[in-house]
Amino acid sequence: MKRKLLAAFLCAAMVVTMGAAGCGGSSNEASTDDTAAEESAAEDTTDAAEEESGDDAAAEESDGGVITVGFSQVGAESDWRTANSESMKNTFSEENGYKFIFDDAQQKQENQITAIRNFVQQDVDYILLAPVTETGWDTVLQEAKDAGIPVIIVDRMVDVSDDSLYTAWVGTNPLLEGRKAGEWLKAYAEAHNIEELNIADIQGTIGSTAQIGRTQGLEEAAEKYGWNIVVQQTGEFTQAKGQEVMESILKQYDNINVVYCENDNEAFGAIDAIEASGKTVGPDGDMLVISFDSTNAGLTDVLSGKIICDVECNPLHGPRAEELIKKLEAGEEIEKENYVDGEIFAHGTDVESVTIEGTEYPVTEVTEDVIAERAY
Ligand code: GYE
Repeated sequence: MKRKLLAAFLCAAMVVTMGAAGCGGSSNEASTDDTAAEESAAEDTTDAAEEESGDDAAAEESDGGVITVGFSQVGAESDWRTANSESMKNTFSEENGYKFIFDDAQQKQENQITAIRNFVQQDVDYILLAPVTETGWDTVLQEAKDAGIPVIIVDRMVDVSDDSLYTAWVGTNPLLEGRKAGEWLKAYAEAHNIEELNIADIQGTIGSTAQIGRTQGLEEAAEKYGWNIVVQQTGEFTQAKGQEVMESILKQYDNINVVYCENDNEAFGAIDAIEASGKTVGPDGDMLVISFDSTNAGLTDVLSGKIICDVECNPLHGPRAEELIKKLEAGEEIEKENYVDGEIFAHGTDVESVTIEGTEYPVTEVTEDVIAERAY
């Protein structure tokens, strides 16, 4: 919106360099290599040019205050991620006054970097980034900063040398989530006289904030309470990988009694593997499965006891990101870090609450009503 003239200039430059007409447009599918990504950006811009025919001045007028937002999404690895993408798309809709450019990076940082560069070239008004891992963003964020485009980090965090490389962050706190799971397990084990805990940790994408925090939460509890973390392996936050990793763990170890899955989809895969091996999960079974996210399907497994405890991580960041953008548009100050709270859901009522650093967090027993309220 505010940089339209510069956009028009960049647009002309792109026409010359790419042999395509127009600016803007969307790239729905990220390509695996840069050349292909550039080609698809060129195709996208052609479509946009057809829609937005006329000269630049007319385009400026017909813009009518539309805010262009480019969103670099990690991928579609989990139900949580799908709900997150939906929330963004529903919020940044045409009816709400946005032009939304959504890019699915298929879990690859290089695709995210390409997407951000395309957003800069298209001179979007805001960039939203859900980073796959924490490191490796300095260069591309500097490019966005140099172009004067505010970047809002969503969900996972970035680890950059200079915090001014992004405007704000909004997401949940995976370390707190991991600590909640650890304290819940401690209280549950006590209530059930389980003396020895032999834990398999199926980790998330290595180097992502969600993995780092949830793994640390478990490691802290294991250290404090003398539990045995038998094996740690990544399940990349997917059901398929969760199942594959659990199958191989079951072949190597016969003493596992807790499976700590760092998201619901990994838990679904792990449960399938455990049951296929002839073992059982649940309060009276061979293994307790702990999980994160609390999706509708996750909570359904909590009701049956297949997942014994599921720590919530809320994916509905669309309206939260929009609130930040609205404040920036109004010239208001915004908080740099914006944390979203989550609940603890469990099977049964053995543990009523857990306390972490002096704060008490209640535990909600999952019922049909709780599941009915969960849309994703
Ligand atoms: O828990 C998982 C997703 O980063 C918090 O990523 C997010 C995690 C979420 O794939 O399901």
